[in-house]
Amino acid sequence: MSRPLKIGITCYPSLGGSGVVATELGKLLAEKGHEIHFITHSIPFRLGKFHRNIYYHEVEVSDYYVFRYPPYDLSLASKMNQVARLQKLDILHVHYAVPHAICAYLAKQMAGDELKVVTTLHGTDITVLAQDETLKDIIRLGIRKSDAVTAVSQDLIRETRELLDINEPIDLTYNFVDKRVYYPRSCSDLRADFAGPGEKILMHISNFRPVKRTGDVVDIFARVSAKIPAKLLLVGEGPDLPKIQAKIQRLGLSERVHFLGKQDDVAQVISIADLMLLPSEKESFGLVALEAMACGVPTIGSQAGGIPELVVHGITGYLSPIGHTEEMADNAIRLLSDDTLYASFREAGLKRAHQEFCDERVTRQYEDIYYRVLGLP
Ligand code: GMT
Repeated sequence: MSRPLKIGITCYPSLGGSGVVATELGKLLAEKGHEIHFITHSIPFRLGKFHRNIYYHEVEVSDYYVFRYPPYDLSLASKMNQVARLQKLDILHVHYAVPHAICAYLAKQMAGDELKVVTTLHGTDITVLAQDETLKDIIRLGIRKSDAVTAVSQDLIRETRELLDINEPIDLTYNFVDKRVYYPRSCSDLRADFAGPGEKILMHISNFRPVKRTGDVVDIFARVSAKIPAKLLLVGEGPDLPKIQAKIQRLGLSERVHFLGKQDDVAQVISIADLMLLPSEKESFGLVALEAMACGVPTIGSQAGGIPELVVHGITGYLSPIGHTEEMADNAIRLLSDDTLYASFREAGLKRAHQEFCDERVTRQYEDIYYRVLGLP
């Protein structure tokens, strides 16, 4: 193994899958002896307590009176350059293409060519933003100027190539879970706060954006709860939440739905669920389905994006075409009504999550990419 590296990590530090992956990766790399410098506008929410080998550099935005819009991107690029020079960083690893890949490119222009840039594409940076003609060229530039590019599913690699006409290599780096955190926990006390004996718990966790199709979550639950005593737990917040609250009231489901808001201890929350619902319109990977799988909770969802690379239909969960909520509900009912089938899905999911998407494997992949771009053995 080559020498430990000095790695700068930039991500969106607030709630969101890309921020979670970036932060968990930083923690794991630090445990392996690398020196990690988070360069973000606030402390990444999953960072938690003090960690050896982890440093945090806050990006402060200049609010000079001539600026109509404070230039966050320029402040970030300058901070990346400062940290890279002062700390002698080997790598800047940026998560989410815009603006982070462009800022890293600018930082590299200032810091010098020895600084290598690795960009990880997470999903909506391509599937939504790269569809926007005003952003397309700049996203393409960020990708082309990176020393290595990774994406979190085969489907995202395919879509990046198609949308942006990228022929350069893109490494596949799936999302992962830390098995010390994500495992089945017994939590009958917590469960009893939400559901009575004999009631099933369905859960949805997201940022309640239109791509998540949270209206479909409610439709699936309405059909399931007409057949099986059940509760729905909604975790997270976002723009579609008021619409969903109104729909739940309209359908007379208020007594059976709990809104938990944003939650930090996702592993604990997931452990009280029987099923995870993920009927997304777009989903490059679906980290929440992996977290659920690793806690022994099968997913009922759509076939969008990279979800089929994670959830094996008929083995660890059920997947249907986007918007087919009746089929999704019928699959949920089938699984919740058959204890033997449910146990086999749970076991298969646990095995798959911990074998195929384990933290050691993916961390090692990222390290290999860093050493490759640095030309180190
Ligand atoms: O799910 C979101 O909308 C948040 C978004 C993000 O960038 O934080 O998540 C994306 O990245 C995750 C981590 O790689 C993936 O697991 C999610 O599937 C992906 N979301 C979408 O593609 C919609």
